[in-house]
Amino acid sequence: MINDKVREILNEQINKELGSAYIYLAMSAYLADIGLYGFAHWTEVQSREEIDHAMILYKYILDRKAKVVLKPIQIDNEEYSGPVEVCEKIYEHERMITSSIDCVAYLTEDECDLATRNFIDWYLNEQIEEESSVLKVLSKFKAFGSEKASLYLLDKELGEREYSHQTYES
Ligand code: OFO
Repeated sequence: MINDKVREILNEQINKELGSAYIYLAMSAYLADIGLYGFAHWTEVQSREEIDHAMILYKYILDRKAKVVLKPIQIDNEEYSGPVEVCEKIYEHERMITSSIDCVAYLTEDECDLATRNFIDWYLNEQIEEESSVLKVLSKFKAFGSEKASLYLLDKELGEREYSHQTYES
């Protein structure tokens, strides 16, 4: 069993992960619209992984015999000036998610819920990868994005990203 405070913050985190999926999907639509189909694919894969992140929390809450409460998902439909700004927004967003996960970890410690604290390690590690992978893409766009031939090759490379279903075990 998990207590009400822990249950509430985990449900909020489900909402944030699904919000992330929505944001990445909106970015994917924008990128497809400007012809960057590879980066559009990359963000679409990320969107699917965010749904997995939400589902890991969803299953955990159910496993602990607590109530899942799904709240409305609200995002701002932002305008972007190009792929560099998309990467910058992703990085900013992922840093916000990292802080949010940190808060979950702190709360579980305060509530002496060590099982959930242990569970949250998966997300703490995942956030290191999330921040680092977008910074790599950002630096590539900054280095190669201004010339058409190299932009084409970079976009092609991003289009090769494969979706792998994320689970608590993976
Ligand atoms: Fe679920 O890590 Fe990104 O937002």
